[in-house]
Formats: sequence, structure tokens, C-alpha cells
Amino acid sequence: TEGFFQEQPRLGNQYDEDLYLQRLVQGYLPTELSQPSADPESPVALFKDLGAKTIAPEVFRWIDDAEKHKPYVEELATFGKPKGVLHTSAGWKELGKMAAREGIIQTVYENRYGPYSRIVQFTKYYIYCPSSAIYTCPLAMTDAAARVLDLQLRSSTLSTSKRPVFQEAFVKLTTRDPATCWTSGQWMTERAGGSDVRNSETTAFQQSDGTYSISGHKWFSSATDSQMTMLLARTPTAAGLSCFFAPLKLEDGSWNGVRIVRLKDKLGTRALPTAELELKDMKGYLVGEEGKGVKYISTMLNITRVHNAVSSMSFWRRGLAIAKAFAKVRKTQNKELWKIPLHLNGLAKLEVVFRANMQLTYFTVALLGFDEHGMPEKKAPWMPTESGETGLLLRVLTPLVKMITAKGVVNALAECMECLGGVGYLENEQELNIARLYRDANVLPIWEGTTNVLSVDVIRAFTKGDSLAALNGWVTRVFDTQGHRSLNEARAELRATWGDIKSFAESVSNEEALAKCRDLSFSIAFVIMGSLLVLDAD
Ligand code: MFK
Ligand code: FAD
Repeated sequence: TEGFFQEQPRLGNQYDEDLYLQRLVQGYLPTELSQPSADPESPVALFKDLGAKTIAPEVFRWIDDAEKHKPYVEELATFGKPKGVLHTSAGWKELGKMAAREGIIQTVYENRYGPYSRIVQFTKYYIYCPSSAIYTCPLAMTDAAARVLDLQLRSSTLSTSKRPVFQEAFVKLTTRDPATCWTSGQWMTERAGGSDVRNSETTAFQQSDGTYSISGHKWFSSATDSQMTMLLARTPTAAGLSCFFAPLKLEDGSWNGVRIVRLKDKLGTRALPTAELELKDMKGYLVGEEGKGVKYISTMLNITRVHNAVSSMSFWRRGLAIAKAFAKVRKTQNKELWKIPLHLNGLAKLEVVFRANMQLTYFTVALLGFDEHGMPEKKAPWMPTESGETGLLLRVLTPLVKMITAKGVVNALAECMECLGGVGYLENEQELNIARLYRDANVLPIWEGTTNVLSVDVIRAFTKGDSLAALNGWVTRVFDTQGHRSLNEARAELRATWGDIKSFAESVSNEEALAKCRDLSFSIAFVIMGSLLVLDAD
């Protein structure tokens, strides 16, 4: 009780403190949406409000509860009857209700901000995410499932029997009412493979009423407390896998042919009920065309991969926020840490790389919004010229941004931990707990496609479409923009690097490209980041 006690570092409002986020909001939203306004529903007012809520003591208590009370399965009833009830913590549930109330996903589907809906939504998601105990995992899949169902509902070929089923699910995935809202799972991975799902063993047989009976084994299911899922299974009449929608529970509340074999014991994401599942006669509904399941589920993947990128950036930012708060109060050699150039240099380097990654992330998020909601009328220099270009750029940016931000955040959080010295390695109060963020961040490069798999996807985007040509068009336009003279050297360097990358990508055999695609993808990502930073500096 005596002697020296370190002054407590404190986090401030997570929007007000995040100067680079504010710059991106100014840069990627039009003036009418990016200005502070008295309207409490204006984007900036919403960001500020969430910036305060996300660090409220009760939110940290919910995270703590969610982390300390891991999910468990009550296998049997008192007299031995199989029960299989999945229990999650009160804190986890509260974090989910908060997400619904704040419209962390719903904002996109409410479409108040037109082409900019994704920027507004993902800014909210970014502010909420580091305080979510990774509730953002089910939220990501909820968003992606809503998108798949929305596209199905817009299709004139959707059968009249499936329409009300998909409509009900879509409404529940997109409502803000915490009492009735749903989340969704996404089941692809099986024992035979997660990156390559071609040897999947789950089967689906059509029933007389048009629905399917699905049986098999799913090796990883993260959102096991969700009300529905999208999954892949094999039908007897198609070579490729098919995609299905299935509720997890039947109307009487019993499982829809699902048995939790076990919950996974994981390094992190402790609050998330990741399970291994056995399916027996699960009732499902075919999504889209039979045998084209990978294509339909790719729509999901392309949304969840953007979520993964924004999650990475939000963890990175929280790590930096904690490291900076600490540097303000911790003294060594009788000076606050931030006044020591060596320590400050370390923080500055982390901040610069963070900013480059944020640019790539916001660019991708903006294009996703344009792809879904249409191109804005007013053009800015970073924007594609038309929707075709947007789609092609987005196709290649999505795997790129997921892989590079996920790799970056793991390293960045290790650095942020070290910035706190020994305390960085401890399980601190949640406000300062980099350990939780670090544990959770390590899954970000693995799920939703590993780094290798995503770099193979970059090559797929190049060989199966015109993404390389579109990228070349965009990059060349940026280099040709007449900007500030002081940036000409950076432009010339980027142009030369891009020239090398492009001629390599165009000249190599597919086999050689596949062997080298990881380095190639990182180089491409660096050029795009550099180009965006130059545009921003102009
Ligand atoms: C908090 C953070 C948020 C995230 C939370 C997530 C929680 C965790 C959830 C999971 O981890 S879910 C499981 C995630 N699993 C993966 O990401 C799988 C990784 N593997 C791949 O991505 C493979 O590339 C893939 C399984 C898609 C490859 O399968 P195939 O059977 O070899 O696909 P193929 O034959 O190359 O392509 C089939 C069709 O899909 C083609 O179209 P066509 O039929 O028209 O020719 C492809 O062009 C198309 N396709 C494949 N990938 C695509 C795509 N289309 C668009 N975008 C893509 N990314
Ligand atoms: P493998 O595919 O066997 O990969 C092993 C190694 O081989 C990796 O390093 C990979 O990069 C490399 N590799 C694979 N293919 C290639 C290639 N073509 N070229 C070069 N290298 C290659 N899945 C779901 O479906 N739903 C979920 O909800 C879900 N939740 C998860 C939650 C957690 C916490 C975790 C850890 C995983 C979850 N997964 C989920 C599974 C996850 O998506 C897979 O683990 C991941 O896609 C990798 O698949 P795999 O484990 O089969 O590894």
C-alpha cells in the first residue's frame, strides 16, 4: 500500500482520439455526410456516440464476463436424456444486443447513406469491434448471409415456396430489435479440408416438398449460437457442391438435425462458441443453382473477408491507443515514454504502417459500397470511373486487404504489448488488455482463407477476369494525376515497381505465378497503399 504506484493510463473517446479515422471519414465520405452536425443521426454524431459507448465500464464488464465464462454444452438432462443445450455467457449476449441496437450490420441494409452506406457501417463496426469479445465474428457472417439472401430475393427465379422462408430470415438478420434479431453461421470447413472443400463429405437429398435432408460432419462452426446457417453439401445429381440455407432450430425449439460433437479449445476467441458438428437429416433449402455452391458462398466470403480486414485494423488501432495512453503516463529516465525519441520512433513506425493499411481497407470498403448501392454522382480522384471497374478492382482488393491486414495486426499487437513492458504481457483490466486482442488477432490470418489461399485467389481474379487490366488502369491514372511536385519521386518509384509487377504477372506461367503469388500479392498491396497515400497527400 506504500511506495510508487503507476498512474492509470486511460482511453478516451475512440472516435475523437483516432485522428486518422477522422481523416478517412473526411476523405471517403462526401462533405454533407462527413461534417459534424447537430443531428444526432448524422454519421459523425453516431461515431462519437459509439466512441464513448465502446469504452464504457459496463462494456468492459461484459467482455470480462464473456472471456471468463466460456461457452459450454449441457449434454444430458438429469435422467440421462440427451439435451445438447449450448450456453453462452451473459456478457456475450449483452455485446450482441448492443450490436443490434447500434445497427452495426443493419446500417447497410437500411440504406440511408446510398453508395456510402458501407463506409458509415464499417466505421461503426471498427469502433465497436475491439470491445466486442469478437462478437463481430457472428456479425460478419450475418451481414454476408443477409447479402446472399437479399440477392436471392431480388432474383425473379426464386421459387414461391422459398421466398417467404428467405424473406423472414432476411428481415430477422437485418432488424435492430435485440429481442428478435438473428445471426448466421457459415459452414464450409470439413475434416477433409477447409481451404480446399472439394472432398467435402456432407450430403443433401431432395425431399418431396422440395427441401433437402442434409447429413455429414462440419469441422468448424463458429457461430453455433446463431439461428441459421449457410452451408455447403453435395447432392447426388451435381458434380460441384451446392449451397444451402438452414435454420438451426425447429419450430418447437429442438435442434434441426444438429448435434454438437464438442466445443473447440482455442488459443483465443474464448467467448465464441466454435464447435464441431454432426448433421443428421437437417432440413435445408437450396440457395441458387445446384452444383454452384462455391460460387454462391463466395459472395459470403467476399463480405466476411472485408469484415476480417476491418477487424484487423480495429484491433491494431486499439493496441496503438493503449500503447499511446501508457506512453503518456509511464516515465523512464524521469521522462514520459513518448518524450524519448527511440520509443516515439517505434510508435510512429507502427502508426505509419497502420495508416497505409487503413487506406487500403477504406478504399476496399468504399468500393464494396459502390458495388452494392451504385456509383456516387460526384467523383473523387480515387474512385473508379464506372461500375465495371469497381467490380473488377473489388474482386482483387478483397483477398489482398484481408491477407495483408491480418498479417500486419499480429505483428503490430506484439509490438504494442512490448511498448507496455512486462505489463503488456499480463491479463490486465479489459481497457488495457492487449493480451486478449493478441490472442484473438492470431485467428485473423487463418479463418476466411489463409494467406496462401488468398494469394492464390488473387491469381484466380487475374486469370478468370480482367482484374489485372482494371488495376493497371486505376494505378496508371493515379500516377498520371498532376499532383504536388514533392510527391513526384514517390510516384516515379511506385510506377517503376508497378511496371515490374505487371510484366511479371503477364509473362509467367500459371504454375510459376501460383508458386510466387504470396510475394506478388504483398507487392501489389504495397503499390496500392502507396498510391492511396500519395493521393491523400496531394
Ligand atoms: C471478425 C472477423 C470476421 C470474420 C469472421 C469469420 C468466422 C470464421 C468463418 C470461416 O472461417 S468460414 C470458412 C472460410 N473458408 C474459406 O475461406 C475457404 C478458403 N478457400 C477458398 O477460398 C477457396 O479458394 C475456395 C474454396 C473458394 C475454392 O474452391 P474451388 O472449388 O477450388 O473453387 P473454384 O473451382 O476455383 O471456383 C468455383 C467458382 O467460384 C468459380 O466460378 P465459376 O463457377 O463461374 O467458374 C470461381 O471463380 C468462383 N470463386 C471462387 N472464389 C471466389 C469466386 N468468386 C468470387 N470471389 C471469390 N473469392
Ligand atoms: P488446410 O486447408 O489444411 O491448410 C493447411 C495449410 O496449407 C495452411 O497453411 C494453408 O495456407 C496451406 N494451403 C492450403 N491450400 C494451399 C494452396 N492451394 N497453396 C498453398 N498453400 C496452401 N470454418 C467454417 O467453415 N466455419 C466457421 O465458422 C469456422 N470458424 C472457425 C473458427 C476458428 C477459431 C478457426 C481456427 C477456424 C474456423 N473455421 C471455420 C475454419 C477455417 O476457415 C479453416 O481452418 C481454414 O479455412 C483453413 O482450413 P484447414 O484448417 O482445413 O487448413
